[in-house]
Amino acid sequence: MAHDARQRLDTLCIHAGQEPDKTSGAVMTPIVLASTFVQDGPGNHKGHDYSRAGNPTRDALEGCIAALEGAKHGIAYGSGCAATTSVLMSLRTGDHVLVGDDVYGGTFRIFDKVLKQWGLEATFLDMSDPAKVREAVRPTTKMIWLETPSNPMLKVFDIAAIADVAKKAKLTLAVDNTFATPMLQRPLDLGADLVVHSTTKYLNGHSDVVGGFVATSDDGLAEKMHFLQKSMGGVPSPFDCYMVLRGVKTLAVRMRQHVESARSLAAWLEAHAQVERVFYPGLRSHKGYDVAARQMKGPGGMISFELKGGLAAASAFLKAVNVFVCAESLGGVESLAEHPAIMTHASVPADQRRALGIGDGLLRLSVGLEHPDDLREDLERGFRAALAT
Ligand code: P1T
Repeated sequence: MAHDARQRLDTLCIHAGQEPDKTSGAVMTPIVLASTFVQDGPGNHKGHDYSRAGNPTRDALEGCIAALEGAKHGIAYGSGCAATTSVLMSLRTGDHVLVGDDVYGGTFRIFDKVLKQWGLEATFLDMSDPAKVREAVRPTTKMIWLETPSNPMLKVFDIAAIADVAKKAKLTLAVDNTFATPMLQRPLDLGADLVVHSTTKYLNGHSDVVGGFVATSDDGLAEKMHFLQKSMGGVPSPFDCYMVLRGVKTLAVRMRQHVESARSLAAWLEAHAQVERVFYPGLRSHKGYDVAARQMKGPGGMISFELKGGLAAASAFLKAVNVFVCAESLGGVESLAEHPAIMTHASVPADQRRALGIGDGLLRLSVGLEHPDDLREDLERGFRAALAT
């Protein structure tokens, strides 16, 4: 079934970019493993010449996620970090990027340890006040990069207001939409130029693929990204493209449940005696509540909270839970819990972590699709163990 861009997202999740296979009629997109494609004389082929440059299974995935983000173009990568690196490789030595102060540790590391060596400059700042973003623009600034909600503090930044700053200063705005997914927020509709994803997370949804994605409606940026994808080669395998395509089919229903369960757990956590503070954009106490209510269709499935008792309590908590698995990553059907300071954000220097609130007692939950009562009972198990330390 061909898709129509006016269809609802639930329908696009299942059909966008995909058609029954022209040769066999197979309803599911075939996994085309070929690395190369026959040419009827040099340069004369059926649309593909070499799988790094393009592959039919990847085409389907690129069409699908691009449609979900309301983008003209989609470019798939072998990981979220490959997608991030590729976007930044479109810049030059001496260029400056304004980066949201709270980003995935691996993203911070790309700026701080990899591209800094190549002369790419970055300033990390809290983008809650768009006027501060405007003040931080330098003559060499070329891009604004942000996550919203951010990892792991769930900060919410006003995409439309920051897009306005970017537009006036002629900067490219890139938004990592991994936590929200297009089901809850479409940054391009709000004025962003590029959307970035770790498809490892909600888009695939089953914790069995590592992948990344960039979506844009800007023809010039798309051309650059396609060129870099082909030239640097951080492409996903056809099998992984198939897996993400399959996972995305249930994205709409999964996100509804992730949001419903996370909302109820966040409210419960906020009332818990052993919890110092909860970070969840759906709580009225959250600094970004109003912006989230305006720019998102739901506050998402990620919660961070500060547990009383510091590292000893946090470790005991993570050892005791058994429905929540103690592991890095997020966005899968199974619930995960982790300790950002030791795990996902270890590459952020300790003083910066402390300034952000990523302390020894901070835990991050990826609320999965198990029954919410089982999740709550499991967290109770964690709290009991924490109390005993
Ligand atoms: O892991 P990878 O597919 O390379 O994606 C990197 C990435 C990019 N952006 C965001 C917002 C992310 O959360 C991630 C990866 N994050 C984790 C592995 C984590 O546990 O937070």
